[in-house]
This record gives sequence, C-alpha cells and structure tokens, in this order.
Amino acid sequence: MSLYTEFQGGSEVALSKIISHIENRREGYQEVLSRLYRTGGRMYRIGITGPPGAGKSSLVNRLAGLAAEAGHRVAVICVDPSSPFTGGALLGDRLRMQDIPLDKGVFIRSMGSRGSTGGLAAATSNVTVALDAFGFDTLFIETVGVGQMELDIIDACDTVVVALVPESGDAIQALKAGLMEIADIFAVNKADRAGSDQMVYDLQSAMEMKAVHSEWIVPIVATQATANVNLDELYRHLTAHKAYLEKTGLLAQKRAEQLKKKVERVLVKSIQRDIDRTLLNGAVLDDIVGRIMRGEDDPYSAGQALFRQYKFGS
Ligand SMILES: Nc1nc2c(ncn2[C@@H]2O[C@H](COP(=O)(O)OP(=O)(O)O)[C@@H](O)[C@H]2O)c(=O)[nH]1
Ligand SMILES: [Mg+2]
Repeated sequence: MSLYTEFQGGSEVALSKIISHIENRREGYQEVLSRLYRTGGRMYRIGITGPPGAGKSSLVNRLAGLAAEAGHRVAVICVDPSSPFTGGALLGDRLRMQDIPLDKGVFIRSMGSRGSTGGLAAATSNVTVALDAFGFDTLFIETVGVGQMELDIIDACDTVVVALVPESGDAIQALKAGLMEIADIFAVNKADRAGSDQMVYDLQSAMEMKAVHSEWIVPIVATQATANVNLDELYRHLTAHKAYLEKTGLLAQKRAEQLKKKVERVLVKSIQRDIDRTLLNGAVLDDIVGRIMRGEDDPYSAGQALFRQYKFGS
C-alpha cells in the first residue's frame, strides 16, 4: 500500500511521515501539498499565543479536550522555535499534553526550527494542509508571542487567543508587543495568583481606548488552566467567535486574504529559487563584483540590469 493510500485510510503513522516530508521540504513536497490541499478546506484554526510560561500548553490541553468531547476531530501543533525538536521545553509540552485522554484521539505535533531559518511560518502553514486533508476539523496552534515569525503563524489562524498572566506585567506590555491588535479573545490565566482582577481591568480599559470598528467585543476571561477553572467559558467564546466570523462573512474574507498571501509567497519563492539557480551563480556575480570594484559598474545599475535580463528571459 502506498503512503498516500494509508494516509487516506486514516493511518496516523502515514500522516506523521507525510508531515515530516513536508516539514523538511524533501524532494517533491510541493506536489504532495498540491494533492493534499484540494482534499481539505474544512479545518478551523485557533492560535494561542502569549509569553513563555503563561500557560498556553495547559490551556490548549484543556481546550483540545473540550473540543474533542464536543465531537470534533482535533489536532495540535506546538511551535517552539527557540528549542530544538527534542529540547526540554517541548518534552514538557508533550508530557502535559498527555493529560488529554488518548481515546479522544487528539493528534499532537511539535515543530522546532531545526536549522530552517525563516521558514517556520511557511512550514507550519504547510503542515496544516496535511492535517486538514487527513480530516481534522479543529486545529490549535500554540506559539510564543515574541516576534514577526510568530505573528506570521498567528496570521494564518481564524481565531486568536492571547494568554497573559498577572505577573507578565501590565496591559501596556501586551500592547507594546502587538498582542492587543491580534487578540480575538484574552485569557488572563493563573487567576489564582495576585493581580489577576487588576490585569482583567487594565485589559478592559486598554481595549476600550482602542477605536473599535468591529461588532466583536474581545472577551477577557480569567482562567486557571491547571485547576480547570473557567475553561468551558473560554471554550464558549471560541465557539462564539467562530460563529461570528461565519455569520458576518469575515471568515471567507479572511481566508481569501490568507490565500492571496500564500499564492504570492509561492510565486516569490519560486522566482527567488530560479534567480539563485540561474542568474546568481557564482561566476556571474564574481564578474559583476569585479567590475564594480574596478569602478566600471555600481550595485544599483548591475541589479537593475540583471532584473531586466531576468524579466525578458534572455
Ligand atoms: N498557578 C497556576 N499555574 C498554572 C496555571 N496554568 C498553568 N500553570 C503552570 O504554569 C507553568 C507553565 O505552563 P505552560 O502551560 O507550560 O505555559 P506555556 O509556556 O505558556 O505553554 C506550568 O508549570 C503549569 O503547570 C494556572 O492557572 N495557575
Ligand atoms: Mg508551551
């Protein structure tokens, strides 16, 4: 039986192999993606982001359990660019994730940078294609909210939960990190700790100051992931946000925007690869650099000339 047939038959081993193929961009991975893409299209993607230690894994653990209980086929991707694939943090995530009863069938995959610089957002988005095609209808993506790469990952989600904790500082901190803009729902986790009410209040004030052009009022939920307090409330808001996006047509709009970016990225990547292979091979560049250094050319004219040459395919 071919790998793809096993995949279609529901083998998680086959799924894992296909994910590795895609994640490592091994020979032919684009063809695999093209094939898988067309059989998917139903999966709802929920991003959970926030500072390290906020309780993202613990929250995802609970939420994934609730989604599975509600009859969804659930997958989880943990993105942790800072640690290698087998690193301690990820192992910790894995252990905690094991709290999800196996009979609920939640599929968990960790992704590390493993040397693939800059491509993590694209790799993550590609992996979701495989999960979607496999038949999962709900995906949670956990990522640390620190930089552009994480924002790119979160950009590809339908609903974004920002997890904060009282001790992570004031709401202004979240504002600075750009987390206010991307949050559809706030979870103020570790509500058992001091300062939780103040944090909820600060977030409320900060959100009220924002000029809102949306009918969606960002809920702020005080949770205790470990003690399982208010998780059903958080889950209800997830469901409500999904319903809101569907009702208003915003989901389709969002998907269209995401697809535009995706097509553009594939195009740019292909052009870049082609340029690297053809125009910018060592000898051509050495020659150009030599001329620039001898004062016969400059980087701007040389770049433009190469562009014209590329554009007209000569
Ligand atoms: N006191 C308390 N600890 C929590 C709560 N939620 C998570 N934790 C703990 O906080 C630590 C970090 O949680 P984790 O889910 O790994 O955070 P992540 O780094 O954001 O994924 C772990 O030791 C959790 O057991 C909570 O609501 N209250
Ligand atoms: Mg975590």
